[in-house]
Amino acid sequence: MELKAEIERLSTYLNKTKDDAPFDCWDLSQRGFNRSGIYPIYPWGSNEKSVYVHCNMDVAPRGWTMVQHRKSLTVNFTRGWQDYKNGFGTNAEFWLGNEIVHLLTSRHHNQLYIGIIDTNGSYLYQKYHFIRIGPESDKYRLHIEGPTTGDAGDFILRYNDTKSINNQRFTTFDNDNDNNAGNCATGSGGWWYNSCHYIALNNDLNSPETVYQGRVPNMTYFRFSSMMINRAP
Ligand SMILES: [Ca+2]
Repeated sequence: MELKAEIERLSTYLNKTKDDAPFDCWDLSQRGFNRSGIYPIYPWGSNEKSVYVHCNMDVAPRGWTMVQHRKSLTVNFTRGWQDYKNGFGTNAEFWLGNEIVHLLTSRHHNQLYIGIIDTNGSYLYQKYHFIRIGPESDKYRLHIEGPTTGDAGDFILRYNDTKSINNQRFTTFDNDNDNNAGNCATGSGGWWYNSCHYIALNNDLNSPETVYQGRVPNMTYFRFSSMMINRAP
């Protein structure tokens, strides 16, 4: 019921300020919405359609728009290009969608937060100062810049080799844009594979492939993961 009240409050607010609709969760945090939950945002512009997203207002600084979340590990992440473009999942586990993340990261500077609960049950995170996702015409190419901080360990910027995902295009099992002779997404989730990866949070967790290379070396399984972006400086 709390959530319903929050949405009603937001709807009332939006009707009053239609020309200044919230672009992302950071916008909402700046307007006093400090509770984590589901909110409508307008990444296509104030007079365009809205999309409901999960806002994380708990991790400082408030205003994180959630891009990825895996928790119950029951949603199938082995999906094709259109699903990754438009988003899929449930409230508990989802991929926001490459098109929306492209829009959100193109208009403003965004930082990236990755959170995982490792195989031992420890919560770890890694933050990157800058993330941008290119347009579909460039296959939603990933661009990340430092500095990076956190205790999960950095394997996105540490190396610039055939497993580095930075500056790679997005690949799904039905749209191969990676540098491998085969397709790194075969039997697994879509990702910015190179040939292939140190980190792949959409990976099939039943496979022996690494999902996160960091403080826990070659981790093939996690209990929880999230990816969030925030416009905060
Ligand atoms: Ca390939």
